[in-house]
Amino acid sequence: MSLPVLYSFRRCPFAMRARFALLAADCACEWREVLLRDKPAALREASPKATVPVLVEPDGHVIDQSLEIMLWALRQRDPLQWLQLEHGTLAAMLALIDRCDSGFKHDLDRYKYPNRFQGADAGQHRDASMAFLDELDRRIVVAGFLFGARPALADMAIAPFVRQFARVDSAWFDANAAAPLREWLAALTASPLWERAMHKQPPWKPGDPVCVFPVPAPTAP
Ligand SMILES: N[C@@H](CCC(=O)N[C@@H](CS)C(=O)NCC(=O)O)C(=O)O
Repeated sequence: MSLPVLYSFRRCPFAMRARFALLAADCACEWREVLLRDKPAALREASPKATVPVLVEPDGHVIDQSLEIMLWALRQRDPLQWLQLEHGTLAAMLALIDRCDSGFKHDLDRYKYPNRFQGADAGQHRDASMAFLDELDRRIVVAGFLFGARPALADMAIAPFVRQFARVDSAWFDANAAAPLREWLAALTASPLWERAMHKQPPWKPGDPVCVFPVPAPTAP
């Protein structure tokens, strides 16, 4: 039986969130790691916009939005209940993720790479990003995660971007971000699922033997 094909890039936060959900759903894919500066023709053929992640189902159907890949995987199997909330709704999670992908990502890019955006003031965009992070913090203090006492879709979709923000200037983040937010990020990034999703894989080229994502979990000695 052929597997869906996943085009991915290890450090891309969009691709990370897709891999988290594929792992959570235990959904095996043929793994094609790409270099963004040298994208394979097969990726462009599947999705001319050529961003990662892209998932191509065995029947040829293409999903080229990270959140759609998450939902596609979790609607097949959701053992960690990322779509099942005790408090809040899926619509509320999607709305928060949308704000991450629009406003927060806009400010994050300009904080991280001010030279790539004419007239960008890194400090101003850092402060604007913090307004969103403070809002996340107000949710996290209630029960530990964004929508309750365990991670759900929104946590896993948003955390890769918060991690990117934290890493721009980790000393500044440690001194200025609220403790619950920092603890939330530390808990997620230290989780075995996160670690497995960040497994290193050399770039794919046509003709390579099939490599499957996820790689098997390490077994206890
Ligand atoms: N809306 C897309 C955005 C994906 C995206 O922008 N990915 C970046 C990498 S983090 C990308 O592929 N950029 C194209 C490039 O750098 O050439 C999604 O959610 O999947």
